[in-house]
Amino acid sequence: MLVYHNPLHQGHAPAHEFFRGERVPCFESPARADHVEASLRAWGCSLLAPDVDSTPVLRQVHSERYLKFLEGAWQQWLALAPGNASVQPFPSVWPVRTLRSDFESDNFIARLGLYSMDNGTPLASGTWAAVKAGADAAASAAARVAGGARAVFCCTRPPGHHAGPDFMGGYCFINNAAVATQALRNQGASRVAVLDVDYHHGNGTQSIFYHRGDVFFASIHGDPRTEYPFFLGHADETGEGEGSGCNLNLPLPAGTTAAVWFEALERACTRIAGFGADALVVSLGLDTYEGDPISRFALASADFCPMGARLAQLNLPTVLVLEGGYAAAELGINAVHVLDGFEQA
Ligand code: OKP
Ligand code: ZN
Repeated sequence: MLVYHNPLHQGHAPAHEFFRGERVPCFESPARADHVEASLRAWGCSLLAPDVDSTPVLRQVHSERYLKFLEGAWQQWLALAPGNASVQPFPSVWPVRTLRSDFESDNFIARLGLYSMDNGTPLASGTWAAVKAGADAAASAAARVAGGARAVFCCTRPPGHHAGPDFMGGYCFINNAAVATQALRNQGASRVAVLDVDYHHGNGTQSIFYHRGDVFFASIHGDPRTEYPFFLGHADETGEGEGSGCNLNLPLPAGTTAAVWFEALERACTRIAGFGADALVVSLGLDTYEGDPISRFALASADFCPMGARLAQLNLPTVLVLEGGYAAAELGINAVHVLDGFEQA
C-alpha cells in the first residue's frame, strides 16, 4: 500500500497533559507514529514524504483567523514572558454561551481559549510545522487516490478529527481527514464518504461538513453521554440544510466488544453504500483496541484485519488517515492489521 508519513511530527512533542486533574506525560506522543512507521517498514512499505502543499485546501476547511492564530501561536507565547520556551501554554477561559467569540482579545491566553474546545490540546514549539506537514501528507494521499490509486494510508500525528472549522481540541489542530475529503472533492469526486472508526466521536469532521450534501459523515464511537467529546456525537445528529440525512452517529456503550462493534460497522457501510460516494476517507483511530489506556472498547489486535477487509469491500478509492490509538507499542501492528486486511480483501 502507498503510505505518506509526516517527517516533522516529532517537532510536536509537548511534555504533559492533564488527566483527572493530574499532570501526566502526554498520551499522544511521538513514539506513536515512530511505532507505526517501524511496523509499516517491517511490513515492506517505503514511506513517502508529502509532495502537495495543502494551503489552499486548509483555507476551505478552517477559518482564516484560526489558521493565522495557529501559525503564530508559539511565537506569541514566547513573546509573552522570558522562559516560556520551556513552559506549555494552557487555556483557562472559554467563550461559552452569552460570551463573545467574534473578536480576538489582546491577551494570548484569551485567544488560546477562543480557539480551543478543551484544556487537553497542548501546543509545543514545533506544533505548526508538524500539523502543516500532516495536512500536506493528507492532501498528498488524496491526490494519489484522485490520480487512480486504490488506497493510500496517511501516517501522521497529532490526530485531526476533533479540530473544527475554527478550533483545536482533543490533541487535534488541523483536521487531516477533512483536508483529504475536501482535496478529493476539488480533484473530481462529486460525493465523498467519511467513516470515522476512532473510539472518540469526530466532532470536528462532523461540524465541518454538517451542512453539506456532498459529504456523508459516519462515526462509530464511545457514547458521548459518558465519553469525550461529550457535547457532540449523539444519535439524533443527522445533518442540517443541504446536509440533512448526511450524518450518521452510532454511539456504543463503554465495554463494547467486537461482535457488537462490527454490527455497527455493517450499519455504517450500508448507509455509505447508499450514499453513492466516489471516494472514501477513513479516520483510522485504533483506540478501540482493548489495551488502549484512555478508551473503553474491547477490540482485539486480530479484529483489525476484518475491519480493513470490510472497509475494502466498500469498493471505493480510499484514503486512510491515522487518528488516535494510545497503546503506542501495539499501535504499529494494529495499523498494519487494518492495511493488510484491506489488501487481502
Ligand atoms: C483524541 B482522539 C482532557 C483529557 C481528554 C480527550 C481524548 C482525546 C482523544 N484533559 N482527552 O480522538 O483519539
Ligand atoms: Zn480517539
